[in-house]
Amino acid sequence: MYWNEKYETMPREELKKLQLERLKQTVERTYHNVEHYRKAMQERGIEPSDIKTLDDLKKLPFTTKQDLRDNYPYGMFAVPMSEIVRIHSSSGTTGKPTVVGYTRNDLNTWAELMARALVCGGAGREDVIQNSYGYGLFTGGLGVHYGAERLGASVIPTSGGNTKRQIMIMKDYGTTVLTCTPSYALYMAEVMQEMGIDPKKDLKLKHGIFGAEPWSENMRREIETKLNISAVDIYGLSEIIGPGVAIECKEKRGLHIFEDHFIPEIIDPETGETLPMGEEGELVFTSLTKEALPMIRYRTRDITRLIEEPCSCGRTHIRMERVNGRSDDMLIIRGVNVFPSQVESVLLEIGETEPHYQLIVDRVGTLDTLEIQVEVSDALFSDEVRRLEQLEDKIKKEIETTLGISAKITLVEPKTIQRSEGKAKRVIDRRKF
Ligand code: DLL
Repeated sequence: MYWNEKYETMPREELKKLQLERLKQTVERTYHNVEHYRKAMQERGIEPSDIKTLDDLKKLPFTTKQDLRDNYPYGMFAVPMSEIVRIHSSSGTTGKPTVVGYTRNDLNTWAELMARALVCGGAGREDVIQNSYGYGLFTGGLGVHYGAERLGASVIPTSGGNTKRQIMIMKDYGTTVLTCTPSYALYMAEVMQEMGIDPKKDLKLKHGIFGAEPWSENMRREIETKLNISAVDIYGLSEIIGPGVAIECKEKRGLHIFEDHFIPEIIDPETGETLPMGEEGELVFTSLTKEALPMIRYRTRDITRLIEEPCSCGRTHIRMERVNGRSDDMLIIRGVNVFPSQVESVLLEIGETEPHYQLIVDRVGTLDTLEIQVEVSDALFSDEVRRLEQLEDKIKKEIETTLGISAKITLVEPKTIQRSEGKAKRVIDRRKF
C-alpha cells in the first residue's frame, strides 16, 4: 500500500533527476533570500550556478543548530513573515530553542508526507489513530495530526499526559493505532496493567508508530509484547520539517527516507567528510521543497548508516538504520564514549529488569563515575537480597564488556524512576565542566 505510488516507487535515475532540479531551485532561493546562506556560499566561492550535478552538493556549506541560534528567531527564514502561517520550536538541552516556520505550501507538503508515512508505517483510512505526541510547540502532535486527517483516518487528539484517561479512551473509542514516543508507550503498558486492562482482551489496538527519541530493537519487542501490537519506528526533526522525514515499512528493516523531499548524506562528525555508502556516521539533510526554512546540509547530530539495497516493499527510497543516539548525547566517561542506548540494549538483553533506567554521571575528585539505576519487578525486589546481588553483578559484568568501563548498578523498586509522557530523560549528568 502506497500513499503516493508515483514518487514512492520512482526509478532511482528519475528520482535523481528530480532531486537535482529541486536542489538547484533550493540553492537559488536560499542564496537570494537568506543572508546567512549567501554569505556562507560566498565565503566558499560558490554561486548557485555551480551546482550542476548532485555530487556538487558537497561543495555547499553545512548548516548547524548554532547557525539557527545565531539567527534566532527568524533570521534563516527565506520568505517574509506575511507568508509564514505556523511556527514551531524544538527545545534543546542548552541555550535558546530553535524556531522553525512553515508557509501554507509547507504545511501542505508536511501533511502529505505524514499521510505517506502513516500508510508506509501500516495505518489506513479505516484506523482510529490515538495521537499521544504532545500538541504545541513540539512538531510531533500537530505533525501527526494533520497527516492522519489527510489520510482520512479518525484521529483522536489526546496529546501526552493524563495516562489513565488515555487508556480509558483507547478502550472505549476503539483505538487501533497509537502514536507517541516509545517510552510513553511503555509507560502506558505499565498503567494498563495497574488498571487491570489486558490489551489482548480489552483493546482493539493493533499497531504503534513510535519515534522522536532513540529506542532499541529489544525495546520494540518489549512494547510489542506488552501492548500486543506491531510497532514501527518513525523519524524526523523540526529543522527539516518535523515527523515524516523517514519511517519503517512493514519489513521493519530500516526507515525509508522520503528522498523526493530530502537528500540524506552521512559524514564523519569529526572531519565533515562525506563517508562511503553504508558507513556509520552523522546524518545530514538537505531539504528540496521547503519554502519558509530551506535547509542546506543540516547536521542532525544523529548517528546512523544508509542502506542502499532495494526493499521488498517496492519503495525505491533509500533506508537509514534506526538512530542509535546523537553525537551530542554521547557521554564521555573516563575517556570512553558511552551512548545511553547501549545501556538499554544490555538491560533488555538480560531481561530480568524492567525497561526503566537512568544513567547518573558524576565526578568524585577528578574521577568520573557512572551509576545505572534500573527498576526490577515487585516480586524480584522483595525476593532474597542474594538474588538481587547476583543480578547486579550480572548487569555490571555485561555493562563492562559492552561499554568498556565499570559502572555502579543500583536496582531500585518499581516506579522509582520518573516516567515520561514525551521524550524520556535517560541521563543525569552532575559533572561540572
Ligand atoms: O522529535 C520530530 C518527531 C516527532 C519525530 C514525532 C518522530 C515522531 P525534534 O523535537 O526536533 O523533532 O527532535 C529531533 O529527535 O534529531 C533525533 O535526535 C530524535 N529523534 C526523532 N525521531 C527519532 C527516532 C521530533 N525515531 C530529534 N529515533 C532528532 C531516534 C529520534 N531518535
